[in-house]
Amino acid sequence: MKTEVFKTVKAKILHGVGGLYSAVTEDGAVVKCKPRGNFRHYDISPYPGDNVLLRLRDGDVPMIAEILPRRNFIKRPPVANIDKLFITVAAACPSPAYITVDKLICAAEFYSITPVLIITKADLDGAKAEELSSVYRRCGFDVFVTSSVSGSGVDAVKAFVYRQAEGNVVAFAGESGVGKSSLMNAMFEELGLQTGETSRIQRGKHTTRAVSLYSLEDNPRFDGAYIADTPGFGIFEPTLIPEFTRESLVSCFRELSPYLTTCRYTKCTHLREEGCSIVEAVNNGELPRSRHDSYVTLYEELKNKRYTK
Ligand SMILES: Nc1nc2c(ncn2[C@@H]2O[C@H](COP(=O)(O)OP(=O)(O)OP(=O)(O)O)[C@@H](O)[C@H]2O)c(=O)[nH]1
Ligand SMILES: [Mg+2]
Ligand SMILES: [Zn+2]
Repeated sequence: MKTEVFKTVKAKILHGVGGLYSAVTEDGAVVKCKPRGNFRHYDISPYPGDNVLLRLRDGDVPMIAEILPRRNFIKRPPVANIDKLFITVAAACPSPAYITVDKLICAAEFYSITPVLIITKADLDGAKAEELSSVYRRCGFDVFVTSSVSGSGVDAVKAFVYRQAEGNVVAFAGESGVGKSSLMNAMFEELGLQTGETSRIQRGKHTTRAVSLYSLEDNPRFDGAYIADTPGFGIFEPTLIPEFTRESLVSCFRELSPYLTTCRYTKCTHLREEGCSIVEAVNNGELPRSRHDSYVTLYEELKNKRYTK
C-alpha cells in the first residue's frame, strides 16, 4: 500500500490572486500554493502577510493547511500582520483629502499599527506638502516629504524602512494615483513595479491590482523584513469594523488624548460643546482644525453605523 508523505512547514504569504498564492517557506523557498478546499466553506481566506502552515506533497501544489493567529488584519487594503502603515498622500494630483488620510490613521491606531505619513509629489506643490507635513508633525507622527520625480526625501524613507526590526512588515496605503508604487520603485529600482501613466494622471486609475510583499533582503526569509505595495482602490472605511465605535474614536486621534483629562464634561462628545477643552484648543490654534473636522465627520458616520461584516 502506498503511503503519502507530507511535510508541513511554516510559510509567509507574499501575494495571492484568483486562489493561487505565493509564499516563502521557513526553508527560504518561494513556492506557489493553494488554500485547502474547506477554507471556502468556513469563509476563511489567507492574505498577504499571513503566516501559515503549508503542507508539501510530492508532485502536488503545496496546500495552505492552516492560517496561524494574526497580530492584526486590515481589510482594505487586505493585509495581515503589519507593523507600520505608510499612509501616503499626494501634495497634488490627486488633490489631498484630509478625511481619507485620517480614516487610514484611525484604522492603524485601532489595530495598534504605527501610522507613518508619507507625502508624495512635493515637486508639484511644495506649499501643500509643507502644510500637510506640519499638520501631522504637530500631532506627533513621523512624516516624510518626498518626490519620486526629483528624488527628494526618498533616501530618508529608505533609511527608515531599513531601520525596521527583524521580521517587521511595513505596508503602503493610500488613494490610487498618489504614487505608492513610484516611491517603491524610487527606493528599490530592481522592483520595476508598474505605475500609472504620467500623461493621464487621474483619480481611480488603479494601476496596482493586488497586495504584494517584497523582501528587503536579496533572499527572502520567512522571518525577514518586508515592504508591501497595495492597490489604492476601496481603501478603509472605519464603519466596516464592527468593534469600531464612537467610544473608541477619540483614542484613534492621538493628539486629542492629552486634553481628555481637562475636558469639563465627563460625557463630552468633543464635537462643539462650549467649554470642551478640545474645541477650545482647536479654536485657539493649538490643535489642527482639519483633524478635528475629520473627528466630527467620523463621529457622525458612526451614528448611522450598521453592523455589517
Ligand atoms: N510629479 C510627480 N508625479 C509622480 C510622483 N510619484 C508618482 N507620480 C506619478 O503619479 C502617477 C501614479 O503613480 P503610481 O505610483 O502608479 O500611484 P499608486 O499610488 O501606486 O496608484 P495605484 O497603484 O493605482 O494605487 C504616475 O503617473 C506617476 O508617474 C511624484 O513624486 N511627482
Ligand atoms: Mg500602485
Ligand atoms: Zn470635550
